[in-house]
Amino acid sequence: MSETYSLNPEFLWGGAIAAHQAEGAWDKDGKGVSIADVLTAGAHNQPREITDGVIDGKNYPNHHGIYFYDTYEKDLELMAEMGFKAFRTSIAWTRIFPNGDETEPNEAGLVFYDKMFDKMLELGIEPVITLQHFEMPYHLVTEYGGWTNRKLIDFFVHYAETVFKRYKDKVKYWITFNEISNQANQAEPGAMADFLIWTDSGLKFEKSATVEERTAAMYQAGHNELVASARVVKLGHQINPDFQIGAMLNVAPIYPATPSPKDMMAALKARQMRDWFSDVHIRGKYPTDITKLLERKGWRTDVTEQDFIDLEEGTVDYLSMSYYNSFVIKAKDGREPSIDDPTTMEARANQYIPASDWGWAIDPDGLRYTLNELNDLYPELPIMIVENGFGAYDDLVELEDTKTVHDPYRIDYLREHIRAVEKAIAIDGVNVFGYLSWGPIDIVSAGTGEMKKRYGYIYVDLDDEGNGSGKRYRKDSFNWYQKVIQSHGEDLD
Ligand code: BGP
Repeated sequence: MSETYSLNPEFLWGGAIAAHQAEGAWDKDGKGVSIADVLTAGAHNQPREITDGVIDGKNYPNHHGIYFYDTYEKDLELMAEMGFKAFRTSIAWTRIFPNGDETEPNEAGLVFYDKMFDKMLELGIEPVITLQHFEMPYHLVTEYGGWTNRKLIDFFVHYAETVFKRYKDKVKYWITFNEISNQANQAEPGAMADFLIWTDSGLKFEKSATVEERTAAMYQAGHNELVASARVVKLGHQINPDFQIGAMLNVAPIYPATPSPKDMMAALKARQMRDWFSDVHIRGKYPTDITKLLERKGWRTDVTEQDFIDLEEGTVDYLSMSYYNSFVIKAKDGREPSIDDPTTMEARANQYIPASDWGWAIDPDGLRYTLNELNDLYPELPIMIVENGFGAYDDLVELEDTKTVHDPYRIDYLREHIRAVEKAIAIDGVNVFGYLSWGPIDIVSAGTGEMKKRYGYIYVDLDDEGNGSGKRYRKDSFNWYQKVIQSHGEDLD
């Protein structure tokens, strides 16, 4: 048994999902249409389509998810059986404000999350709640044009204030925007870039839009989101000084393709192009390279002086992060890497590490590397890992009186990533206070809309078309993770 470490008993072991990928009930009890509700099913090499509204006859897997809206009590009991200390999900903004610009909230939506949080607390599970997880109101896109419109700052703050006040005695850990920096790289227009800026900011471009136009829009939308986040942090602390309100970024090492100076520069510039979001969230001001870029380009001009005061006063209490894989970057055609022109850089495969069936690099060392890098960038900042998991094809097999999945591949992935976290804590002194694995129960994939890309310790008998019994079955990894939690991370075998 190679090295493992026993983490402190307060360490928050658990799992994470998102409303739009699990709840279903997409139009129930007053809920409005979200930007996730107009995403059709895709597949590994077939992008999801962003439709204009909901179109009859198309397959929208988020409309049913795994029926968590109705099954959450039983599902949370399964999480408690594994020994979860914390459970992350999101509030679907459109359950509270169906269109996003209303003054009065939808009481039925508030009641639903009251009951869900009560159930978590009854089970001794700490809620970790995301305010916007790729599911903003579709009306804010059609009526206001998405997050490039400053009006969304007030709508978001009103939404946050409503749920902060309603759940101030039930929820301590909050997250403002899920993976806010996904949209940073608009250099390669295409389905992936379209998906990332749609889910982050509700922006959709004409095919004719240039990289410059897309990037300029991204900086304005990102600014508005960061201002909204900062105002929400300040407001949250007034409502309940015990609130811990975090940023959330998908973080990963960006390795240079070679030790050539240009490739090194490319890796640095690619990271800076992503990390201005965390810099503003955590330090309360823009890094100088981005400030100079925005001046050179004349971008992000719709700002106020108060914005920069808010950013400085509304820095986050912790950094939450998702980690799945690492990346390799190369200076394209030997050109000078520049954030003015991200097409001077290109991603490459990593010949030194394996990849999943969906092509995601498998790099547990990269998680320890990234935690060290974050600790260097933002010393002592508490970090919670709120997504880490392995999407894979699972085979459901019959047992005498039930069914299960033998998933050693998932256990191997999680074991090595948890070991990396333990080393970062025990050897490197990084202040990681929680590990929530992604998709502890099979849910709809964000990127592809598939059910077959399964992450769970719990199998859900539904296929990509939503057919199946919906029954839940414990996989081998269920008992494995239960043991990891019981041993405070010491027993990873
Ligand atoms: C992250 C999202 C999650 C989740 C995860 C796995 O980007 O925050 O919502 O979906 O990716 O990705 P996928 O579901 O595409 O496999």
